[in-house]
Formats: sequence, C-alpha cells, structure tokens
Amino acid sequence: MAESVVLLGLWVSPFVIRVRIALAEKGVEFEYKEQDLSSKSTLLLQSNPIHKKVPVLIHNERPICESLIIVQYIDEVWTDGSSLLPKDPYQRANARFWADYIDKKIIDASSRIWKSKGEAKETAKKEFIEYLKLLEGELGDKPYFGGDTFGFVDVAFSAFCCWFYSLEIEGNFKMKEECPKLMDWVKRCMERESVSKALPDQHKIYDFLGNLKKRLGLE
Ligand code: GS8
Repeated sequence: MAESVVLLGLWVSPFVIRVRIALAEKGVEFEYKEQDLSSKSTLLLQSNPIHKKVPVLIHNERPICESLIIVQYIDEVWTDGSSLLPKDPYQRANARFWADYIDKKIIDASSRIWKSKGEAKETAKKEFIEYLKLLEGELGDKPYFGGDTFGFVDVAFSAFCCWFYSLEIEGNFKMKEECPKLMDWVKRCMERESVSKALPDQHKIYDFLGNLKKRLGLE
C-alpha cells in the first residue's frame, strides 16, 4: 500500500513549520491542507478532538497531534538518513528538555510581546531576551544544538525564526545585538533547504500579525 502522509496546518504557525522541516529533513513527501481556524474543518476536529489545533500529521489515516510529538514520530518512522534525536538516553532527554523550554518560555514570552502594551510588553520583552540568552548558552560554540548535526532542538527553534523580524519591531530591539551567536546559528539553519523552503517570508508574517492584532482589537 502506498503511504499516505497528510499535514493539516496554518502557514504562519511555527508549530506547523517544525513538521514541514522534519518531513523535509527525512525526504518524506506529503499532502498539505491549509486550515481555516476561524471555521475548523471536520477533518481537523475529528483528527485532534482534544486540542482542536494544528499541526496534525495524518499518517496512513492515523492522526498524530502536538508538534514536538509529531517531530519525534517522524524521526522514529522514517529512519533513513541521520536521526534528529541523539542515540544516548541522557542526550535525548536533554534535547527534549530544551525543546520543551522553547515552548514554555520563549514562545510564550514572544506572544506576550505582541499581545500586550506598556509595562506588560516591556516585561515580556525582557523575559524573551533573557530566555533567548539562556538558549544561546546551551548552543555554546556548537554549530547546531544537535552538535555537528542539525537535530531535534534545531528543528524546534529554527521554525520560529521567521517571527523574529515581527518581534523586533513589536518589541523595539535587535536580535543581533542581544544574541549574536544565536543569529549566526539562524544563518546556518537558513542555509539548509529543509529550513529555508519551510519558512514563510518574514514580511508576510508581519502583515499577518498586523491584521490579527486588528481582528483581536489590539491596535
Ligand atoms: C500548539 C499548537 C498551536 O498552538 C503544538 O502543536 O506544539 N502545543 C501545540 N496551534 C495553533 C496555531 S499556531 O498558534 C492552533 O491551532 N490554534 C487553534 C485554536 O487555538 O483554536
């Protein structure tokens, strides 16, 4: 039976972009179905009845939800080429820790930057930069979070780079000044086709964010 791989997504979502990058790293062909989150499709509601969110990967009719879980699934199912998670259990745990940190700390603070105003915005920005610096410390002098090879944390965070431009404008700061090593890492990731092809244009994201803020009454 031919394999069926379907991705339910939203073009601006870093969570969805993670899945695109992981599939590209593994050379897996898939069908992409853009979702309208203001009017959720039956397919999305049936595939992710608990969270009702994208991404959902539907592999041979079976849905898998939550971006980091999907990336790990992809790594386990398509084993040709190099694996995204390290072999060593301790290093695997460490990679999972930092991917979880990106979601709980960095992405959380980033959304507070554009959602809030005044003092709350300043706090979110300070926290965002502090969390990025901690992540930059974890990268150290390695080319990738995975060491010499692009791995799980690299997938988890590179998917988010296309939002930096909007966040810099929203928060009035420069990533290059705050985290120069992390920005060198961004450049290295962008040299990979899996990343550059998966990331939407940063200006389009900025336009999207402007419209979203208007819709949410945040302007
Ligand atoms: C987050 C997915 C998510 O927030 C993951 O997959 O890692 N922890 C999950 N998806 C959003 C779109 S991106 O902001 C979503 O689908 N939202 C729909 C909703 O909240 O109704």
